[in-house]
Amino acid sequence: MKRRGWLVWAGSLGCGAGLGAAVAQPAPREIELTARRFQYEPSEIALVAGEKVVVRIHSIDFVHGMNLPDLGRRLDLIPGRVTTLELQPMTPGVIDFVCDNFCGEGHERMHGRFVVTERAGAHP
Ligand SMILES: [Cu+2]
Repeated sequence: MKRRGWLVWAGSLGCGAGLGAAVAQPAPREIELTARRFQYEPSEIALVAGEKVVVRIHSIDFVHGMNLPDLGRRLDLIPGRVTTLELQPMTPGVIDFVCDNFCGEGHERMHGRFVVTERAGAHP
């Protein structure tokens, strides 16, 4: 009877096909971000602690900046180019970013943030 239970478990595992993929290093998730006067779209990006992501940033109208004071990093976002930002935040929290290249009347409003939440099952 025990053996039968084990077989059922093994069968459902086979259907999931997830074990191998979980062990292999997954490719970083790619996130598209657009900068324009005077906003980032999306302005709030949800991340999961420990997750590796590549943010692909497109500026469509101006050389905007992206300053991430919490990380001590900044980027110039040049129209016609894709600027990439690799992130792997390990702890939950908020990572703010602001435009630091003056881009006009609404420049002070141009900001966004990454919201990092705890990985599911981090605390069993
Ligand atoms: Cu600006």
